[in-house]
Amino acid sequence: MITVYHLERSRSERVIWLLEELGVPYQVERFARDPATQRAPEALRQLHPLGKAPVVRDGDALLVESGAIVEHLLERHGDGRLAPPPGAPGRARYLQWLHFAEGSAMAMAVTLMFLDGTIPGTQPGPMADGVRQGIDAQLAWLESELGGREHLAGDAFTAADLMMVLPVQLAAGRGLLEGRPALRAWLERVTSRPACAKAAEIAAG
Ligand SMILES: N[C@@H](CCC(=O)N[C@@H](CS)C(=O)NCC(=O)O)C(=O)O
Repeated sequence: MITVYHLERSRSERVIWLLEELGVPYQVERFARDPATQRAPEALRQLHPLGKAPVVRDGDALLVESGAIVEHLLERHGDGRLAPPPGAPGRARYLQWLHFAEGSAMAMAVTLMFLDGTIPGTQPGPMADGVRQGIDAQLAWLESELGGREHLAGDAFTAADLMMVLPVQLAAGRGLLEGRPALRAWLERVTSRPACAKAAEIAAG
């Protein structure tokens, strides 16, 4: 049985969404954030030294890092779904967006949260504007990449779309999708999938 160690309002929702898409059995163990600091509780650190979510147990594997978890779960349980196979059209784009999500998009999004005072205990500072411009450049590129495509790797929904939703939602929350119709339509399209709504319900408990 796959176990998803789920921290409320976190990237672990991606894993629940993927498992709902795949329809494989899994169980969820829940962790609440500290109400004052919004950090993960000590119990999550006892499970894994980083104390970050998601953590997933699948047989003998205990994994962290949402992108790696997604690749692992697709490899073991995907039966060829939600990812173009090696050599197929769209494979290179799929890999690019799958890794861009954490490597670049979330890296910038989280940096901005520290620099504009969103994270409890931080103060807004002058560096935030530079990071905001960097995010804007990423979103402009995404907008142009989506022109003429339904999804990031091509016509079909893949796990790369699923990975990219969180940074785009964070940008939407800051009003950064104004004037970006392709990106807004993509966000609407992917988040209206039944498995996404189901995952949100399960994640919220
Ligand atoms: N790159 C990692 C990021 C993991 C991460 O930072 N998770 C956040 C939740 S979205 C977390 O556990 N934060 C709680 C804390 O740092 O105390 C991934 O994609 O899994």
